[in-house]
Amino acid sequence: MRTDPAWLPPAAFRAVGRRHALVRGTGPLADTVRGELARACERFGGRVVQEGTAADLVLKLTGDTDDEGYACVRAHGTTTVTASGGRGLLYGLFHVVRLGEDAFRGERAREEHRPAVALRMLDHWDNVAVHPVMGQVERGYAGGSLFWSDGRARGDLDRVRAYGRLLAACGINAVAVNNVNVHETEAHLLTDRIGEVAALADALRPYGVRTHLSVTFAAPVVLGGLPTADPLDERVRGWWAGATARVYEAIPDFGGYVVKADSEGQPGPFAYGRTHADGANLLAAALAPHGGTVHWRAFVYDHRQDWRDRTTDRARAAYDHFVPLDGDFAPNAVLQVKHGPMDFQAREPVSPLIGAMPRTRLAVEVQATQEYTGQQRHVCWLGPMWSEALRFRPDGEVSAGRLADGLVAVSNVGDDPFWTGHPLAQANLYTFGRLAWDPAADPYALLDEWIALTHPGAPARLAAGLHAVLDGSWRTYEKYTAPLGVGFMVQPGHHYGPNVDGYEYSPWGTYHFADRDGVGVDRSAATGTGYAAQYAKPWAERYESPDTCPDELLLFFHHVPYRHVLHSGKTVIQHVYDTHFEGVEETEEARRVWAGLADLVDPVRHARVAERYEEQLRCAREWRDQVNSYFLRKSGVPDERGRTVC
Ligand code: GCW
Repeated sequence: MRTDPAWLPPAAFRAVGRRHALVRGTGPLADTVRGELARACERFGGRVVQEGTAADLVLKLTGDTDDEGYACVRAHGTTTVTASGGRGLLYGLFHVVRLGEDAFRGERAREEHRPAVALRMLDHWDNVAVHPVMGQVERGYAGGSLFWSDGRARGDLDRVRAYGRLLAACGINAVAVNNVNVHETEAHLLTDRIGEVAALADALRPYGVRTHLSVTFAAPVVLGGLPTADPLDERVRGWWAGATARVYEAIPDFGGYVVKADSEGQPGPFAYGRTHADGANLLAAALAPHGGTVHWRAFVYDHRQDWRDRTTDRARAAYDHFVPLDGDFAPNAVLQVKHGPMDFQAREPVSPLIGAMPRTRLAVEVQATQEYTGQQRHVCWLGPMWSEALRFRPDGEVSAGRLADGLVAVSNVGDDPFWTGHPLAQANLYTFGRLAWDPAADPYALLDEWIALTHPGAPARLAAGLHAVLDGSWRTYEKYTAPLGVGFMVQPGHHYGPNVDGYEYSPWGTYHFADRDGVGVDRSAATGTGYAAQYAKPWAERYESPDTCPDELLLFFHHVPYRHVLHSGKTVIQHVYDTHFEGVEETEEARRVWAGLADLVDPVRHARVAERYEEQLRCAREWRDQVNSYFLRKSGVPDERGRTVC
């Protein structure tokens, strides 16, 4: 089957491919750059020239450093990119590709570009084996795994290479190739099956993408035959040191481990009365001699909670578990924190853990795979959501704050010919990479980049149409699903489609507490769970009272009567009705806009999106009607505009 070129169609290289280009420097990444230019020139009539020949484009690799930055300047008819490291050179090439003809016009003042975040990573929740319920990719909506097929690493790695290339073009430099829920088969990737991981690493390396592996904390027991996985036991430490040394023999530039421990049934240090710092430092010590990093996930909470117990608040869990450990983690341990305190809902506050551990390295994890945002059947471009989260400053809106050391997204890619199932979900992957490079970037400008690269030479009508269907799609999704920061009104298990009380009496800690008088979770310090007090000052105060809490998070922080008046001037119940009607109307409008772009988009791509809009609309109506009916029945308050609810 044909593979979609995503944001690197051959025509995106037209401007570069028409030039005389010179690459100065040696090494594998310089060779990758040379190969890219040779292919482009062959197609568009340019030439890769040798030293001493005049060139329009010069890419200079001046060293062998880890610096990922590059400088770009145009003077006297030559555009020059200079980098001291191979990745920088590669990123410089893709910068010129993005600029297109502009890179070769007039003069350009020297600009330096350097990523703000060192670790820009995708975590794949891919299994080697196909799970009877989850399928092969946990929360995957783009077919099977890109890496694993028929119970082993793919033999044909062309698509993995093409993936590495797409990732380099948006600045991503690391990939974890298996699920953080490490099942029996996948546990062996660390030891007897490391050769398969090495093959994947070989395919990704030419594009500067480093390979990481999710491992089970119980590995010394399940793989090593030891009676314990206690992080302070010498045999356990020795086992990890040995296993890790063998990993580096197979993959000398291996990135490190990703660990989900004591979380949703995965093993961890608690079983031995040890802390998460003890656990993380065990793996950090094994990785340190080789320059590797352990990504230790902070997604630790009680998933067997009693719904009757109003004192336990899942939102508090990560902070309560980890803040007391600040300063205890090894320098090569990175705490990987979900951007919100719950679990990738369409609207959550930013996790209070971010900013609360100044002596710990931190990576922020977002979900490109759309588990709770339409599962790649709905259009939901998450750029604005991620940008809001990344711009959040724990100590207030103005101070610079401390940026994370890493940004990680759960990948939305599978073996689907369009990579992401929904062709427009490619925009999420691209935007993530570019935001990880520069979290302060304007997401709408990044969307412009994605549009221009994906559809080179697109007429303005196509660009305008794509903006029209993508720009507001996250807010539209929020409107027809869960209101004002309430989450989890989804079908349990697979999480697609509405079920308002689906999780209300479950052990998962995900409740909305709707009754006949009101709805929402009281997380204030004064009368609720105290979660609001986990924030530093301006935010703790703002969230504490319904008077100052932002509307969009009101029900996350407070339980209020249905007739409570929002800052918008509407009552909560009227907001619920209005947004749910609007969400469906906006989806109808987006479907109409997309239909009008048929003459400008490749027919297969157009049809795939059009078909998904039918499903999105069906599902949005279902959400609207279930949520509105539910709250009409609970509250007895009719829609003031007299629309039919049900
Ligand atoms: O959101 C939940 C998902 C699980 C996932 C978990 C996690 C990989 O429903 O499928 O497990 O988060 O982030 O570990």
